[in-house]
Amino acid sequence: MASQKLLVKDVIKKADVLLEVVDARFPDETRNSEIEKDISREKKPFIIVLNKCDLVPKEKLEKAKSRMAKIAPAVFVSSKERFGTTMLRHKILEVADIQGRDIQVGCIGYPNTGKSSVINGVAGRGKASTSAISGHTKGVQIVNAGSRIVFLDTPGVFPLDEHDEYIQGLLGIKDSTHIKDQIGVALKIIEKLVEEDRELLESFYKITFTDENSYDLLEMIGLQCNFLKKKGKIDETRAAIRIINDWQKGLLHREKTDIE
Ligand SMILES: Nc1nc2c(ncn2[C@@H]2O[C@H](COP(=O)(O)OP(=O)(O)OP(=O)(O)O)[C@@H](O)[C@H]2O)c(=O)[nH]1
Ligand SMILES: [Mg+2]
Repeated sequence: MASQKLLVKDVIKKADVLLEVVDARFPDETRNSEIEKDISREKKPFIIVLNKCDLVPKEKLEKAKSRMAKIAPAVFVSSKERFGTTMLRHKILEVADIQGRDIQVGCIGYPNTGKSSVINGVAGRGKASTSAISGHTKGVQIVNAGSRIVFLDTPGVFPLDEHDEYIQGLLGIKDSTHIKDQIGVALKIIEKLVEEDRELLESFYKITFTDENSYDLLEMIGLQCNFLKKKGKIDETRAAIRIINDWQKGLLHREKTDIE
């Protein structure tokens, strides 16, 4: 990771414009503050790309976009459904302000947010190599996208201070068997759902709640799933593992809503 960070720093220095690719399902969690600091130190323009927007309800996207727009121009994209890629191309040309030569566009962000897929979306399918397994892109890949745009694809990196299990659990970078604090991660997932989609949490686990805290909800879910230890005590760890697995399998996300 250390050498990959140097590589990303180098791309920030070389590039004329940077794309910070975040996962539209968790835009705040997948913004990389360290990278953003480096970009502003180098005084480079950047665009926040909210990718995977096919997986997010439209209202949530709009809210996230207006939050992000306070930091930098924000574009939402689904590289899977080829949505937003033309808009992104225009935005790159607009912010770059480079005449008479190619525009070098660095593509950076957390692992697995879809950096390589975004490049393919703009450049035409299959130019940058992608994978469902995070950590796929190793070195810098150069992809010519035509109309003066040349992408520099980079490996995904975490900021030092956000290298925690919650993010890794949320993004599916670590599965439940590799997470040490399973209860802690499950509580964060519960908190996120209570904030964003409590109806889904209630209907999925067949519970109803008012103002119980996340730990109470974990217990309610354990009880509902009949995860009991001796003397009828609830097995919170088992409940936590179930929640992490359900989340990572995508069962705790609503089907996408239409994007015009
Ligand atoms: N649903 C959906 N999935 C996407 C989208 N973009 C990328 N993916 C998926 O996300 C996974 C990661 O995509 P990549 O483009 O390899 O991600 P990356 O950020 O380059 O990953 P690393 O190089 O490993 O850091 C793949 O399984 C893609 O198919 C999108 O817009 N929607
Ligand atoms: Mg990649």
